[in-house]
Amino acid sequence: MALLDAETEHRTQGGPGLPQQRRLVTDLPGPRSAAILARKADAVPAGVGHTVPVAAVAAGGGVVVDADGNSLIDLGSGIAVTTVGNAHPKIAAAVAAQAAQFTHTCFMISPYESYIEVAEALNRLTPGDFAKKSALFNSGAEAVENAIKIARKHTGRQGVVAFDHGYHGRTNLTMALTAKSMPYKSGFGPFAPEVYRAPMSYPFRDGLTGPDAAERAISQMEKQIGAGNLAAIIIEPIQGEGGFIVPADGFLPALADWCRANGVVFIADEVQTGFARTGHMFASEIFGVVPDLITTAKGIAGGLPLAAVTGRAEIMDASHAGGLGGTYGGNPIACAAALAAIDVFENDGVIERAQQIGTILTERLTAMQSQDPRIGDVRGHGAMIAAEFVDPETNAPDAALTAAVAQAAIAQGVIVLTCGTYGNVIRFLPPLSIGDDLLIEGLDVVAEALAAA
Ligand code: PLZ
Repeated sequence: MALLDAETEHRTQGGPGLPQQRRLVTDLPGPRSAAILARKADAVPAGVGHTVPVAAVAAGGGVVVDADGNSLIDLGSGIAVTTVGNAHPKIAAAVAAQAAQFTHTCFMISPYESYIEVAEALNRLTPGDFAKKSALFNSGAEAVENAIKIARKHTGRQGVVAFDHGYHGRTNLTMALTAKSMPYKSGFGPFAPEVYRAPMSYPFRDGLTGPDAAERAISQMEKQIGAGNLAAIIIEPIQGEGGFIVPADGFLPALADWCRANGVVFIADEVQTGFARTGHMFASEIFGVVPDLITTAKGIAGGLPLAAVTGRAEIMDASHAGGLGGTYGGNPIACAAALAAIDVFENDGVIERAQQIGTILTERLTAMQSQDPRIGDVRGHGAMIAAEFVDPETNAPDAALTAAVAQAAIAQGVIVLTCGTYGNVIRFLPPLSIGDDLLIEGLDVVAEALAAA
């Protein structure tokens, strides 16, 4: 089976051919990492934090190797980026070849074919059976900013709605769109105007059906803003940083219908959910929703910085010539990486692998939940699954427990990430090149950490 071949290939030759094992030869950080992190503290501002106290020197398959030779199981993919696997051989080869050919011309100065090929692939792969166009940028936040620019230009309106628990970036406009104050916004204002917040569907905490949650949001938008003042609503089909919140069925389609009826652009922020992560090429497909615009980044290029806005041609074409761009947007090396990654997504059984990983994650975590009521909820799709930790008596979020479990797992050589408005969610975002054995070992370590906490 192509999938097994691909998996074997990643595990034996993938990345720098690293042994696929968890192996700690020092406490973390070891002396070499500790020395590098001490230099970080001197040279890099405190505002730039880090989760795992090691200095990485290599990564591939399902592991990250540090400067002391410790090999850690990677259940985070650098926040959902290395979906095809770190240093994937096809991506490494494409990057090297492009770097030897030309590194930059600026697409706005001398265009090149690979950018256009990436745009064509995005137009083809994203949901929606209509004419589409794509523009390329460098980061998720930059894609979101441009999606809002395009929606405003198209509608001639200014208002934008984002949702409770939403995350869209750290630039000024995207900070305004992001819900959570600490650590993303606190003290960094004033924020961009004409950004409004609507209530999200959060089935574990609000108990509402999708249509009821949509009605609540729509009523608030109509009363507090007025549809005629709204350029766009932007929403993550499954919220990432906000806690892997999966909206109730019917929520997203009802919002999309309302947008269509009112001339509001429906933007799906698929920066975290896109490119096979959820066991579908795009998470919008899970909910049967066809966005007008989609923002993508992260998994698109196997670790190279690239982002995109894709959407209905007539909306994408609203901007005057020269209105969109940037020096590096669609950099040729990043485009070469994206074309290699898209080849892997389409041909190497990656979507099926995300579904298999999702089954393992869900089975293991729900088994843990049945033994331990401090796991209040297990949710997500494909290789994007999370556990929400609570006080079993009250369902109140338990951030302290969550942090303790995550830190203990990391100390044992398993990279896990937390998230959530209340900081009480551990999210699992393994690279799809991880083997079942490492994934299960990583989950066993998390289970031990929870039992000990
Ligand atoms: N939209 C849905 O998940 C980035 C943020 C990490 P950039 N998420 C990781 C951090 O703490 O900075 C993200 C996202 C969604 C937009 C973004 C922003 O993408 O590439 O980080 O700008």
